[in-house]
Amino acid sequence: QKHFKVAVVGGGAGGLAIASHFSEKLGKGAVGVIEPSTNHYYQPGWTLVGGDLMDFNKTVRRTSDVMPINAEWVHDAAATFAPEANSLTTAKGDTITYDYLVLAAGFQINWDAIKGLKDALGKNGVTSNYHADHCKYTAKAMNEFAGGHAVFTQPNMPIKCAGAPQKVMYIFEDTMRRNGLRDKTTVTFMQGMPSIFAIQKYAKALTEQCQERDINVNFRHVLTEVKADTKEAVFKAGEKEVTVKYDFLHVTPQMGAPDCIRNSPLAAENGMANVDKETMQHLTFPNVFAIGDCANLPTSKTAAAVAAEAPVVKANMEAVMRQANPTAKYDGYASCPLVISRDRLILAEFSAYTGQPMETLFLDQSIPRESLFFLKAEVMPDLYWDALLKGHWNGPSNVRKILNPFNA
Ligand code: FAD
Ligand code: UQ1
Repeated sequence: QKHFKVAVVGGGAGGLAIASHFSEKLGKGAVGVIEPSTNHYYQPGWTLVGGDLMDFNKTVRRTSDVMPINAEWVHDAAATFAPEANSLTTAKGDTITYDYLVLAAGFQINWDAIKGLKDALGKNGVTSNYHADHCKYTAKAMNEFAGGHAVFTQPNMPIKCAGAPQKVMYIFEDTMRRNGLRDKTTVTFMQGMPSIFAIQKYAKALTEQCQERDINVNFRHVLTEVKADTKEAVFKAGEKEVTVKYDFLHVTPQMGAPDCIRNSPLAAENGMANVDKETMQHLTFPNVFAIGDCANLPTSKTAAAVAAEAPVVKANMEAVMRQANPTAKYDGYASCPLVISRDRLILAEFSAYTGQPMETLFLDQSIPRESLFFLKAEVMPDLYWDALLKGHWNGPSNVRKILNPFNA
């Protein structure tokens, strides 16, 4: 049986940001990171990998190489939680006890929720950028595409990076234009939700893109089945069933809270970690915090949100450690770099709590720009690996206050 002062469940974006901070502060052996995967993935890069715009190898590092030096990597998955005893068990059957617990297990992707999807993926034009093994196939299938019907799906909430299901489509459409195949291609977006994007300002810009570029958009259509042998995708639209022919199909799968949290006393009704949406402290167990996709925060699930959440968890956990009240508050900041073509990008930045834009730069970020694409392709990966994972990137709020004081 192991004991840690701080046990972190999940060594992804949020888990490592917090583990880096506390292991630096508390010294060797105080922080344990429970993480089953031998690889750590920079998932925001997968959109570019799928567009043949980034090398997949740039999106992977070994977990052992990203683990903070003072933290102990427990190479195992959390299985059950007994928070009243400050303890958890792992998949291998070990018990771990803790003084403070950080839940950062991300989202679980439910590949089985869509009939026929698992067997169809990775061949005959069916792909998903949401999978490490398949995002490369998106680029291959796109480059081999010779015209026909290209279909892109998005499920109902919750999903991580709500923009990713359409970014892949804009890159694909632009590629067909450049390859001289646009006239032979139909592009269709099948969106589970009733609008293209939750924030008005960017929804307007994206709607314009779809109109100008002859992209068919259908709302409230949820993919239920992939029929690979006849190349048909089946959707549920209210009471109706709609079947669509495809030659290329990009699927955004259904996802949600990881089972280990959902089935524990730590879960809210929707299965996510039941924390306060501002302080990120658990509502029943004050020595438990959550960060990132698995936290029950009504925000937009992104690495950008994780960056803004991190300083709140750090400050409030430190407050609780010295028996003070947690006063730091997460403001709902999230960002979604909406890749619009092979070289342009709209950088949505907003508070999901107020619905208002919170742009960092002194320019209109809803206009597709090459400079914003450069930021995504060349700056964000380093910011992620070298600053966020090291516990040193707290989101752009300080930059925003200097560059754009009226938005701060
Ligand atoms: P993750 O980084 O997913 O980490 C969760 C970790 O928990 C994983 O390492 C996992 O192995 C581990 N885990 C799972 N189960 C257990 C268990 N039982 N016990 C212990 N550990 C467990 N965000 C942006 O900001 N900008 C973007 O452009 C962007 N684009 C994206 C594009 C795609 C295709 C995808 C898939 C995501 C994108 N995101 C983007 C979202 C971003 O990747 C996530 O929001 C972010 O990684 C969330 O961090 P996290 O720590 O909550 O989860
Ligand atoms: C961000 O902080 C972040 O995490 C490192 C991302 O994930 C890769 C992002 O995509 C974005 C846009 C941000 C926000 C940062 C700036 C400078 C606007």
